[in-house]
Amino acid sequence: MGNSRALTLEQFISDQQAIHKEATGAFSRIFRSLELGAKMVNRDVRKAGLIDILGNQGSTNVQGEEQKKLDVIADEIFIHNLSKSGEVCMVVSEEKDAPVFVEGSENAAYIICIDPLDGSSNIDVNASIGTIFSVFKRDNTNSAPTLNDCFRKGTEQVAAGYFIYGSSTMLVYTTGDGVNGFTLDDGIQEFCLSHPEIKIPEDGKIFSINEGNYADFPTGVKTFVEYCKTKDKESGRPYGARYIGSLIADFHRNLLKGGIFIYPPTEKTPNGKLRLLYECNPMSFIVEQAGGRSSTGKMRVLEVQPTELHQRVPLFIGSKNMVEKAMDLMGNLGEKTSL
Ligand code: AHM
Ligand code: MG
Repeated sequence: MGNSRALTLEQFISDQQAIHKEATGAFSRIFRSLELGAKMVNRDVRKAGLIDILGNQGSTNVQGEEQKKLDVIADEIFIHNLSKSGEVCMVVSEEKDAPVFVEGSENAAYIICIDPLDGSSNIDVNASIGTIFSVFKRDNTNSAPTLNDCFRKGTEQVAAGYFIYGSSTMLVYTTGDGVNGFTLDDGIQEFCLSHPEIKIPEDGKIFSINEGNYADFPTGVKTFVEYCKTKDKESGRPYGARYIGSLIADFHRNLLKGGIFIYPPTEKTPNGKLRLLYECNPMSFIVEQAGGRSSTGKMRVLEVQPTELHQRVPLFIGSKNMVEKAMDLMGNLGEKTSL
């Protein structure tokens, strides 16, 4: 039997607007578009093994029709829905080389940076994947937006969140007033408040890093990994190693249980792999709002000044004490990264 007292996302946002009088319906419309997009992507992800969307883009199915990768489908879905909201003037997507300027909404106030389907290499093996988004607001809406409008520091985000398509489908987001989690009730197709006021434990016992790249890690990162694996009764070490290879899934677990996720600089990728605008910034806003920390190894991620659309930064994110410990041991990180 369903819960007759569930609070839906729409009801939650409207309650928040009653409390914060300055909020406008614009926010609801943006969230409605994101929510709708996520439900469509969720529908396709759930059917991924049944219909021809697992293939690579450019390949054709037996009928000779072109197959699209699910991350391309997700990109089309979100850009379409956000464009229809009337509130979004520009979308920066991981899937697009250049920003999408929304025709007819040149004077709209909001800019969305999005990774439509993060961790997409996990689709074929049925592991959790997700959508990450970051929301900025323009002060001056008298003119059409330009590329420079999205080069804003993470501290200026007005909202950020992610959808996770896992054993259940969830939305976790912040507008700078704490973090709340909503689970999709399949029966009524509504996101319902399930994880109010999420706080990440200050200490954790999980470390998440692709240790296969160990030989290429900077000395400070190696030292931290060794620290995690060293026996110490008092601090509960060794910590557990958990790495799915899907940022949202690794982050979500650590957010709820406590832990640290690291994508460090390596020989091959001197600024790490993850992108600032639509991966690191939104996750950093969420973790800080939940009481955690996020750093490039040298500075707070949210204070990095973006200079490129698809810029990468190293990422050390999670429980406050674990990230701080990693930073303490990072003396040598500077040798490998400019950040
Ligand atoms: P993607 O945006 O192309 O999916 O790549 C990002 C993903 C993250 O979800 C994940 O944390 C990371 O790549 C894993 O990288 P690696 O396989 O190098 O460990
Ligand atoms: Mg990604």
